[in-house]
Amino acid sequence: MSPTARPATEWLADAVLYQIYPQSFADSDGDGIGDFAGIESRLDHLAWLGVNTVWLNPCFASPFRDAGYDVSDYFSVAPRYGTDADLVRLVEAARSRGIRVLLDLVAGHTSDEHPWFTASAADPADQRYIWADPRDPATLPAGFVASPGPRPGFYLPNFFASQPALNFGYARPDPAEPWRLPVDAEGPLANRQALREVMDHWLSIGLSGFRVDMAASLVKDDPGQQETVKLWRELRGWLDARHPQAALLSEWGDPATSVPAGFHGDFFLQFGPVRDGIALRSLWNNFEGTVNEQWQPLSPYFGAEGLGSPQTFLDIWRSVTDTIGDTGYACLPTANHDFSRLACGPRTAEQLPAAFAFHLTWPTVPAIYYGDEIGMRYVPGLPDHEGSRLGPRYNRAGSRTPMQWDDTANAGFSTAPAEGLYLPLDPDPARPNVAAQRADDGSLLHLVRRLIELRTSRPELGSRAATEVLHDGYPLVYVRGGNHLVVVNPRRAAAELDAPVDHAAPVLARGVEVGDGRIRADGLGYGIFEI
Ligand code: TEU
Repeated sequence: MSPTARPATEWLADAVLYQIYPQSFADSDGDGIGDFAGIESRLDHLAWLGVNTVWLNPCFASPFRDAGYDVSDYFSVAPRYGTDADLVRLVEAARSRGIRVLLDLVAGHTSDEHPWFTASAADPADQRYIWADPRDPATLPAGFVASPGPRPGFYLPNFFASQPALNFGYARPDPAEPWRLPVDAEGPLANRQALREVMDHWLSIGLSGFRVDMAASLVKDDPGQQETVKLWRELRGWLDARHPQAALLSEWGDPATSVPAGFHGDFFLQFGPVRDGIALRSLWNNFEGTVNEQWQPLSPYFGAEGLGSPQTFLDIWRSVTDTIGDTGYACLPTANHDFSRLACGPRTAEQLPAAFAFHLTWPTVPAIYYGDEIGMRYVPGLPDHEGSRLGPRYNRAGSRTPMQWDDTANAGFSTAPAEGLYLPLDPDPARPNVAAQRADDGSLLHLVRRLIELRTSRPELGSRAATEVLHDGYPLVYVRGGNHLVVVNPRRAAAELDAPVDHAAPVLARGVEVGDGRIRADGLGYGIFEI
């Protein structure tokens, strides 16, 4: 480690994450699919916006049956994004602007076209995947899929059938079910070693860490994830010794388990072990866009009707914070490639300022999903593309459409013919774009930039400072770092209550006043005040 490199637990305190879906961000070569050079050409814009950590969805070699979450070679990038050298150039160009780059580590499964899997499907002794060949296949647990190779029997997938689970063993081996190997069997140990090699490779050439896909899925039949936790703790020990500046952020949905397991941070998600992702959904999910039929309908706090409550989120966030203290971070995404954007269904652009005022002044590490900063909307009704559709209403494509840069052809995303784009653009003639919002000082984009600037320049608004909630309805009122009062009123109706302070000087406010012993908040208003 160079003496100036900060350990991940330190630099994450200041992190403002920005998630880039590489196929949809910027296309430099006119093939209709975004690429590394396209991202590089937009780094000045990201630096202007003020984000300091970019997470790229998987960009490894892949047959793209699940948009790249089906990796066929962890050591090379997919040619559609450029070359390995292009990625290194992007990372260096980002670093020179103070931006770290994280990759997406798909730890639990590969593509069925990965040579590890094709070899395993040809060799009955290979243990890198989970194979079963019982006399009576009807006795197999659900989910196993028939072998595509000369090897007889069935393999266990992790997500789609084209994504065979890597074998990290079973927490409860059982000789009667011989595919349930212990976690220290030869195949599971080889896979652990492979994770180190993959991480080592990319960290050694300048990447700053990983978002780890389905991090809780590794060891099978693992009550409380105890063996999966041990596995990650071991990897974190290795990482701390070899790459202490590198961050591991999990897709787990339960920071209270994943941070003690060795992750530096974890995302609140639309799913997860804590009441099925209710913390995040109680903020944003209005049952438009990507809807899992299993979810119980609820009114989100950020809904103009004002029928929600922040209490569900606050309760879970408090219990997470009590557990992890300052050993790691909970990350709060505006959206991601699996669930609806903020602008979705009845949540229109005018409602987003209050949402961002909360998102960027709350102590969770903020993660902005590309395009949310200009209010790009979830585009309904798109056809399935590269595995985007998971259920009748669970279509992820609507959150994956091309970034809207300007008002030229294809919104400046690509010079390809419109029908050749990775996914169609939002057809709305009034769709927002970056150029127009940069030219408009009153735009959402400028507000997001100001909020990021405040957060990164004032530690009181950051991830480490104290948070005291004073009112947990409409409006939500809290004090950060003892000296910043934040008021957000995400409903359309105004709200008023007694002010906890005599004097509050606005730092950034619209539609909220504090004075004469009262807080007065217009509908959809927000305000940050020094007290
Ligand atoms: O997602 C894991 C996952 O289970 C969910 O996000 C999923 O999209 C849905 O909520 C199920 O109801 C990760 C990636 O984020 C996703 O894009 C991949 O498709 C998946 O893993 C497989 O790699």
